[in-house]
Amino acid sequence: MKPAPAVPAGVQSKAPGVTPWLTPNNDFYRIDTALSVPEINVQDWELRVHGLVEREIRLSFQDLLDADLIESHVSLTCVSNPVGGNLAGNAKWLGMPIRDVLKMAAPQDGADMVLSTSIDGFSASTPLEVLQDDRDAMLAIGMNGEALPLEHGYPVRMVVPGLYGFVSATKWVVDLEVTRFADSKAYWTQRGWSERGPIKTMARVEVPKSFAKVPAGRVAIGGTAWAQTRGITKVEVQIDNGPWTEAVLSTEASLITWRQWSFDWEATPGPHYIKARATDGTGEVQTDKRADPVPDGASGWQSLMVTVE
Ligand SMILES: Nc1nc2c(c(=O)[nH]1)N[C@H]1C(S)=C(S)[C@@H](COP(=O)(O)O)O[C@H]1N2
Ligand SMILES: [Mo]
Repeated sequence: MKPAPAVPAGVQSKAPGVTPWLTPNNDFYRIDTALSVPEINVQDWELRVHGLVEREIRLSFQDLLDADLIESHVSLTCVSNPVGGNLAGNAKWLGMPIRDVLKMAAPQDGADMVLSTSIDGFSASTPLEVLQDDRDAMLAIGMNGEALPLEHGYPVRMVVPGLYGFVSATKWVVDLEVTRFADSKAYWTQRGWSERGPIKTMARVEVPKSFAKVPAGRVAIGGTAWAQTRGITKVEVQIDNGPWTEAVLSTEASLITWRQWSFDWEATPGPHYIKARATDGTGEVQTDKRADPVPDGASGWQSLMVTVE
């Protein structure tokens, strides 16, 4: 097994009250179409890989255990997350690289998508190239050192850095069909959402809380920012209509995990507005253009009001 690189010191925001950098399994957000959690017997679990491939294959859970497993910290994000929302989490995943599975099956020319399907009928369309590159897309069996919890896809789910969960993170996965975007549509795409879902750059303010009352003087503002696969290179804060000022970035663990930040503010009495925005590793500043989650993810700057007393 290839262990995850050690988490460097200083990944946690210096502002008290910011969410833990590593999300405990019990606090990890959950999104399911299923009304009840599917129960799969590990003995019976099988993954069928078929479609536009040279060799159709079937993998048992034992095959996964016998494979060259990797461990990787990856932050997941839901496309339904509103600006400032909580539908994101960061965990250490253990699994088999999907590129190794695809190597065995050998996709044919012309294929550009993998449709992954769960035992409960959810499906996700993931670009084939994303599953073949070096970003550690995996069939995960472990989460933060434990077996995958039932609610998070036991015994096997997909984890794909850089893409929203609805197009990549199939839980209780049992089927991978190598196909083409032109030929097949995933569960949410059939319901008006996008067929692709790269994660948008987002800075979230976690402390102080919106509409909080805080004492005058030094106030620690802080939160979490993400732009998986591009990374975060800057977070800026704006108080009222003042200048955008750089926040202190916590240490970056990798380009596929979120990055925390903090900002010391000398707060004067009265109502104040706080805004934050992030810049990703390509140099692009988070857009101020407001968009709803549907069809491909919310955008805009988070803005909150606090009262300084
Ligand atoms: N089988 C199944 N897998 C699924 C979903 C689902 O509804 N059913 N939701 C997807 C969505 S929209 C997201 S954001 C992630 C959430 O994973 P989590 O519940 O472990 O946080 O799972 C994805 N995988
Ligand atoms: Mo989602």
